[in-house]
Amino acid sequence: MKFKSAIKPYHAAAGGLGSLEATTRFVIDSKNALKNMRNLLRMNKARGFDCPGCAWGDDNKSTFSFCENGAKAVTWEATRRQVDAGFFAQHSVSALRQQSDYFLEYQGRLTEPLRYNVTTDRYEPIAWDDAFALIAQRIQAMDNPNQLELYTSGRASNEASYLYQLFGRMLGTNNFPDCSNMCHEASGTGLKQSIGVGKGTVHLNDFEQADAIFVFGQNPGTNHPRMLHSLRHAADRGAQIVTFNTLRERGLERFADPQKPLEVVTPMAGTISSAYYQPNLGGDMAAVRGMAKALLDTQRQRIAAGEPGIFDEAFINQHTHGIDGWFAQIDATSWQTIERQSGLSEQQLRDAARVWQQAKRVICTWAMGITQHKHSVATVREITNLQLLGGHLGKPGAGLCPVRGHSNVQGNRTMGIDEKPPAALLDSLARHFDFTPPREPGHHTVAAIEAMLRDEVKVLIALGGNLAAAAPDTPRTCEALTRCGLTIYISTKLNRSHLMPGAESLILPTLGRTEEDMQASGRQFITVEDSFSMVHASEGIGKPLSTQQRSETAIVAHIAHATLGSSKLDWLALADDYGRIRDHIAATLPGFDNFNARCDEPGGFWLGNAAAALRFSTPSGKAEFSAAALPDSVCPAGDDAPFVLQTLRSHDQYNTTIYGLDDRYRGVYGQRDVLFMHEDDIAALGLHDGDRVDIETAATDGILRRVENFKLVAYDIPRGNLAAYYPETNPLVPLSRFGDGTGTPTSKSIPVKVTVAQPRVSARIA
Ligand SMILES: Nc1nc2c(c(=O)[nH]1)N[C@H]1C(S)=C(S)[C@@H](COP(=O)(O)OP(=O)(O)OC[C@H]3O[C@@H](n4cnc5c(=O)[nH]c(N)nc54)[C@H](O)[C@@H]3O)O[C@H]1N2
Ligand SMILES: Nc1nc2c(c(=O)[nH]1)N[C@H]1C(S)=C(S)[C@@H](COP(=O)(O)OP(=O)(O)OC[C@H]3O[C@@H](n4cnc5c(=O)[nH]c(N)nc54)[C@H](O)[C@@H]3O)O[C@H]1N2
Ligand SMILES: [Mo]
Repeated sequence: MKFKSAIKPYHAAAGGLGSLEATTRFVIDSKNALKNMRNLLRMNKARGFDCPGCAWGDDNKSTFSFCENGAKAVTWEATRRQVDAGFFAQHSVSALRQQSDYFLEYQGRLTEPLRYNVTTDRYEPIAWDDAFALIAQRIQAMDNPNQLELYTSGRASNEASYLYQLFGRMLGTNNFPDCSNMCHEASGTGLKQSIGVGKGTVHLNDFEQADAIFVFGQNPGTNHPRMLHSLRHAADRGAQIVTFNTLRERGLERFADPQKPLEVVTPMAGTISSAYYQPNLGGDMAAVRGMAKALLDTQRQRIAAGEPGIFDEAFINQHTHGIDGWFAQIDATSWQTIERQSGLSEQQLRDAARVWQQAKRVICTWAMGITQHKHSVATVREITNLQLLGGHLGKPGAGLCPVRGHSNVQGNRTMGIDEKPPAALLDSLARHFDFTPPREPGHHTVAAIEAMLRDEVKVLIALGGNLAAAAPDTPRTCEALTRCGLTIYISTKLNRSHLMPGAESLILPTLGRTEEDMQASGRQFITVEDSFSMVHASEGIGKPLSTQQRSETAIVAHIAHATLGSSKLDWLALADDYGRIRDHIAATLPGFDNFNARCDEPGGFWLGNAAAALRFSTPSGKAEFSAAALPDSVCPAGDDAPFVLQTLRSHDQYNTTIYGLDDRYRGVYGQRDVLFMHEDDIAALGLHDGDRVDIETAATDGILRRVENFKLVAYDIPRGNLAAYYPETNPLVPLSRFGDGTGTPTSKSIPVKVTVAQPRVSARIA
């Protein structure tokens, strides 16, 4: 695998021909081109499967509702290459550790259950029943149920995750660390505090009615490409799109619809953002505070002049609580502080406020640029405050829209994958299944890794995902995994976590979303929930590569059966017919009445959202304004660490899955070890574009965190701010620094210093 490396700015619009070319290349180059063509045509269709890419919704209107990156996700899954015992006969685990994440996943699909043999340092075949018996034995031998960690990555279906949480709770633990702990946790937490529901309040069709859409800290051109269609339609009909993003992201500037032939062959790209602001990393709370301050000025001037105010007084009086506390905070925050922290001028924020003021219907969307900071909950709540001020909730074309990551991460939470479960969920499970669920909160992801480091974890089950590469502080996380008793990885593809076996380790190969899932009662479908709380069915169509691959639902059911027995609940019968699981879901979770019947509704059904109906389950029974002070510092850097680094995704990756080494829209080709920096900062360091540097985190706990030999790329980014790709820079993210009230690692604000790369050992020897 040789890649040509280059840095050359990308001048075209996002989408367009580049996107079509890339999709075609991925399909043709995939090891299963015909099957992949067929798959793409069935994706997101009534009788097809849900795209395993992102959690954006479907409008069921476009003829081809897939995007370039969805196509990559599908073709990556449908390869003919296989990783089995034969593969491990050729590669020891230690040797594989030296390989890149790209190499590992490229080796193909896992096709038989495997057990790690420490003597040979290889994974070797094990029969499914022996694997389940081993798991049951090790769990039964634990001193207490909290020695078990049950990790979930957000692709697992509603059916699999419902069984998984039930199994854990019947055993007696709430240890459900999940990818959401590293992702949108702050959105759930902040929204719950403000409006009583930890989910977004908008529908996909609200984007057709909004007058203004504010997009905070999100790169939809790469991570939610189908969102660009919604933004483009909105912009075309005159809606204002105001972007707050530290980087200039091409997808937020111009977009040509790759599914409209005319736009592909002519320069018909549409402008997306009507205004584009580049705040400092972590500066969004200050930016929104500045907008609110400008609006409050206007309001007071109007009232003093006897004119009507600009806020939605009726909404505020009837539906909200605590506005005075927030106004006091706004008055106490100086423009000087706002400008310094946000990096934006008073004038810019007054301009943004004017767009908000002139719009009758406003949507705010956001993603990781908001949620992966220390003060993320406060920022989510500040955005919510702004929306409450205008009554932009509970009416068409307006609302709050955290844009979720993994395709079913929202559904996982709805199903009870939650280390701090609501009492109502536990009460309902207790009643329906007649057992006593544990009430004390369990571990989130960082807490689980810390427990592993303390040797407290006897068994780790990972339902998908790749903790070794996704979690912060890579060397410590890897060590943590190896300190577990038994690690069980339920996965589609080989990844770094498998190479970090506990004292014992199993790899259990599972079916992907695109594949046919046959059980005793016939072909099964599963269900998922998107960012708009739409639940819909997904049915795989591809023939599995091996008869040894089993569905996630069946694997979880067998583990539960082997461990707990089936006298109380017939786990295997549930795996025979997923409709039976849906009946239990219907009986225990709100919003799922008649679940099985409603799976036939075209496009799925809406779970509802109490806050969107202006019902607020908060202490006051109303939407709560928050009154948090701005943080003293976004990222306590100091002289020792003059830069703040964010870790983000390239265009050719899905989290820790690296599809290729290009990041087309940012002009990076054939490489990933780059550091984006403002050209004046490069000059101030006495360096040049293209020079190699080492990056080190400012020490807070005496641990050296350093990555080496990154290439400087001059980029349109505010001075003092840096960006580099995840997971390569995860060694810089401290496990010990996480969001207030969330436990989410602060992957978007790492204080670092940058120095000229030291000659590397191998170079010196040469
Ligand atoms: N193709 C593809 N699709 C994906 C994924 C993928 O890896 N590949 N991952 C999925 C998952 S799990 C998730 S969570 C989402 C992630 O979707 P995003 O949140 O879009 O992902 P990131 O690449 O982390 O991008 C963060 C964006 O926020 C900006 N940003 C960073 N910090 C700040 C800040 O402090 N303020 C502001 N205003 N902007 C900031 C960055 O410049 C960047 O544009 O995408 C999902 N979809
Ligand atoms: N520094 C830094 N760290 C981050 C982030 C960041 O922005 N910066 N982002 C964070 C975010 S938002 C997230 S969501 C996490 C992601 O964390 P994870 O969800 O743990 O990681 P993924 O890379 O999505 O997991 C990929 C693996 O999942 C398995 N897989 C794929 N499809 C399936 C399937 O259908 N079933 C099963 N069982 N397995 C499957 C494959 O084996 C693949 O190797 O990373 C977080 N880490
Ligand atoms: Mo995520």
